[in-house]
Amino acid sequence: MSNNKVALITGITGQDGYYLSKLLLEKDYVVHGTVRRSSNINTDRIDPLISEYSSDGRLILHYSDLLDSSSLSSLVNLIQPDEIYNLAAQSHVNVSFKNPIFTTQVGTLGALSIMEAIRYSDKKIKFYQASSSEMFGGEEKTMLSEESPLIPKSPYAASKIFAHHMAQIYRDSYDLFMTNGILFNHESPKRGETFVTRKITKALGRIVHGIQSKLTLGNLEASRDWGFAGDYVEGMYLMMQYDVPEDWVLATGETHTVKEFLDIAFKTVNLNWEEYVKTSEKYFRPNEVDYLLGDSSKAREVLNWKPSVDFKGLVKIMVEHDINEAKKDFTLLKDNLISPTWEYPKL
Ligand code: NAP
Ligand code: F7E
Repeated sequence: MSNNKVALITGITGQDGYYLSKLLLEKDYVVHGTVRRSSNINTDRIDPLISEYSSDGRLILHYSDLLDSSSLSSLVNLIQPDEIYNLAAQSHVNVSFKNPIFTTQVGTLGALSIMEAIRYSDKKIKFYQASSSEMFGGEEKTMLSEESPLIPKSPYAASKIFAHHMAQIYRDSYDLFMTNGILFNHESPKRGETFVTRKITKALGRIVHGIQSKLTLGNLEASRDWGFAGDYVEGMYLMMQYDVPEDWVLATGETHTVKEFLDIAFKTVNLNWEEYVKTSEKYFRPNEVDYLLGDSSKAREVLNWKPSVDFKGLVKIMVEHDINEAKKDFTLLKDNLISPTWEYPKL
């Protein structure tokens, strides 16, 4: 029998799913991941990991959906993992206003279904819940820590608060290892293309190659504490190795507006963002979180965690990646395989 630790990751096809599975595989874990059925295969981010690790049984994918509690409990029984990382969510805040019921069902009952499966398991399984800085609501310009009040401003935030509290309740009531990672925004070249950072860098790459001329955004004054996703999954892993389950904030301790992100990104290629960017009501939210700034002293002191990429470094990594990616789109365009679109993405 192998001595490798076994992890189950829900949401393995997402940004954090990619970075976390890579990290755990490099640490010799056997990694199981849940994938939703979709009409197109949706494993692009983790395809390189599938090529490298699936043939020797180190990376195993299972069809599951957080709304299908029976699939979750049977998976937990079958796999008997040492650790479960619950990363699955409808994670787009603006979409959560448009699809509030789905977002809430996944964020609340989905997370609870896993906690229940763990409660009835004979094995002591550690659980990580992907809590979010959105839970704080960003009412005041203060640094937010594990003790700050939770004031949700979206269906997404409210659903995350439910799961956060249930993890605390299961921890205290049943002596289970339920850890909450309260992560501030973290980005990367694997970030979904409708989140603001990636939307900007993806468009910029296309602007540089002449295949896009405009970018339409929403509130440019919003301020976020943006870090690099690779650093944040390291923090998730450290929380799960700590002796006891607790709540942990991960953040850089710096906040920047969307305008500042635009400014730095466009300056890296000597362009002025104001010549390309317009705003539309479409991308404003019914209720905005204006300002988020995190205090991660606890994780820094106790877990020895610290981010390795600063704000400018993050922007640079994403811009360089997306300029290279747009080069491929440009080649396809030249060969008439795709038609020119003036703006991307459409959503
Ligand atoms: P992401 O890229 O949007 O990935 C979300 C994952 O959840 C995807 O694999 C998605 O599958 C899956 N999923 C969605 N609905 C599902 C369902 N009903 N059943 C099963 N899987 C489902 O998000 P991320 O940026 O990696 O974030 C990971 C987690 O951390 C999320 O819970 C997010 O809310 C939370 N979080 C993120 C941040 C951040 O800044 N990135 C900060 C704090 C907390 P498909 O690929 O099929 O869509
Ligand atoms: O928006 C503003 C928008 O969608 C950031 C998720 O991972 O982090 C993420 O949530 C800010 C907001 O991220 C556009 O109004 C302007 O103020 O990139 P975002 P988010 O809402 O902060 C938290 C921590 C999570 O947990 C979530 O899962 O940028 N903004 N113009 C725009 N945002 C988007 N998406 N698109 C725009 O055009």
